Amino acid sequence: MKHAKLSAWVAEMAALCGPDRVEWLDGSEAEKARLEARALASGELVRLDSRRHPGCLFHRTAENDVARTEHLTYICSRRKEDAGPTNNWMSPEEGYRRAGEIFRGSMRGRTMYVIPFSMGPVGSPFSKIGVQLTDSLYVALNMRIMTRAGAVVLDRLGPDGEFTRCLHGKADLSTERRLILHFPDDNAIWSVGSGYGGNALLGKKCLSLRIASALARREGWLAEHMLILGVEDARGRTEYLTAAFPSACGKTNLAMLIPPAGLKAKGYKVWTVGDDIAWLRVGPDGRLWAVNPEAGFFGVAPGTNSKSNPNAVATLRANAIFTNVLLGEDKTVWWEGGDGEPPQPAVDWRGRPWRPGLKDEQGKLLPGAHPNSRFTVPAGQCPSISPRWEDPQGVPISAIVFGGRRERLAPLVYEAFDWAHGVYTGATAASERTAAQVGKVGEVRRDPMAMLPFCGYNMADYFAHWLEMGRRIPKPPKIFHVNWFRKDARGRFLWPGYGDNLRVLEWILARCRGEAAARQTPIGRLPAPESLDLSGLELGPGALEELLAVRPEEWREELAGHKDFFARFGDRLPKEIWDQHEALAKRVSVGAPS
Ligand code: OXD
Ligand code: MN
Repeated sequence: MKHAKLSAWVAEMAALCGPDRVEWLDGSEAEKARLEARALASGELVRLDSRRHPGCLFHRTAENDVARTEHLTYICSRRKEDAGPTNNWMSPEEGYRRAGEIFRGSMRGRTMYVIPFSMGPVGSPFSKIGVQLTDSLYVALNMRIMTRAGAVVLDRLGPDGEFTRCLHGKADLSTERRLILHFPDDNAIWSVGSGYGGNALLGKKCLSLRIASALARREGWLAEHMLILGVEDARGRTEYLTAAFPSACGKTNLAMLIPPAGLKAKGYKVWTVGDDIAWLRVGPDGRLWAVNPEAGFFGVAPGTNSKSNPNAVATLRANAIFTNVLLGEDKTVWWEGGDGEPPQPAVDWRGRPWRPGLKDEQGKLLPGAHPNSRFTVPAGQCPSISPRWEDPQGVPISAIVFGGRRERLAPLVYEAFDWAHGVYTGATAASERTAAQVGKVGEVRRDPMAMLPFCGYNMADYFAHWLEMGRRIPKPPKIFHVNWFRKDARGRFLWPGYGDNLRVLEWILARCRGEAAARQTPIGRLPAPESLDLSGLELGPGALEELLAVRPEEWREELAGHKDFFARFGDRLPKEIWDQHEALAKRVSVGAPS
């Protein structure tokens, strides 16, 4: 079926970029084999050992292109104030001009692939269609994993359907000529100069979060940086929740959780619906329903092993693309915190010979895999994938969970008093910097709803939209905050995390059913003693008390941090957020519950 606007746009972009050929992808297996063969021949991809890693491929990005480049990521709304104080802004005219200069002629000698893709099951009322143009085979093959891509999507689009225009080009991969631009008013994305997933797989962060968040505000739904999981009990009842955590806080691990030994008797089963993004809409029953718009996982490899995440390890057995991990001469891969011993001889993520213990000139240990090395893999391969993960109507959400990494202050779990208080709780979520990040260790970085790098418009308006959604959902989910990372005075984690986090989810879901007991505190409702099932878990002496401690003096300091953050939004911040702030300050100062 011919879509005149789509054909005209592809022709216009091809004229700008000047590829030798334009190839439309159909999503077939034959096409996959053809693209892979081409990428293997050019050296862009390496085929891994077919016994150890059947169907798997390896790729190495440029050394300067291994992570999202937030400082080169812009929201190109017409008015600067619509991007807000937490986003970089460029006018649409300047964006098209500057990126256009880099794109011009940049695909000479290359093929431009045209990839029609659906975020969300094809035809679901939640779903959005995009078309990505790219000169990267690696990107084309990854888009086939991370989205539903090909002819079915074109059929769905019909002769005049709406789609996000996504233009991607590698250009020369230099940071001086790299821009990741979002045009929310035009439903368009232009990304040039990077081949890294978060910058280049435009269906993910660019469309499903930055552009989708702006669409969602206009259309009355939510596009969020959240995992989605289901917890099934022994009676076969499954309840679903979403959770938003900043990066490096274990979203993929939580989404694929395996119940701990002590809770085994209760017969729980955890089902994975998504590990990174949730699109949420009000359903006909008045509840909030969620869909995972992605079709694959783009996960961090280091730290993934049979103990931390056995489901991820099983998912990765076949058909994965590994990026910037250690590559053995025997065509096996490995990463720090992975299973087994590294292969030898091997080359590191930069392509240099590597052996365990290798140090740089300053005596610093050199990792074999880049700390942000990744895997891309079809979600359907995950042993815990939910039977409903592709349900076009989504799954009903009982609870929304926000969280961060806090050594002190935030207790293991608390429940917000109501929706507006829950929005405040999400809006003030934060994480402390670890030694692995640039900046002062322990410094608190606010990351509202884990969306700071992903909100496509002014975050003050985003908070207003969340508050408005509360008025639109007749039966809203309850909102909670969790913190798996609290430490004791000697710097040791108080909570084991991983599978044991199910104990907290169990309390959360019981609260949603009005079953578990809670105690009121100034910051929210915490588990009453005995209401968390800790059977089979040995916590250190006093650990539970410390995990659930709420210290007004610490919260007073925290409130000052909230105030500084919100002040950045000036008059645009909804009054309800300040009202929540004052109410919390008052409760904390008198040490009283709500
Ligand atoms: C991220 C990711 O950076 O999911 O948040 O890749
Ligand atoms: Mn993410």
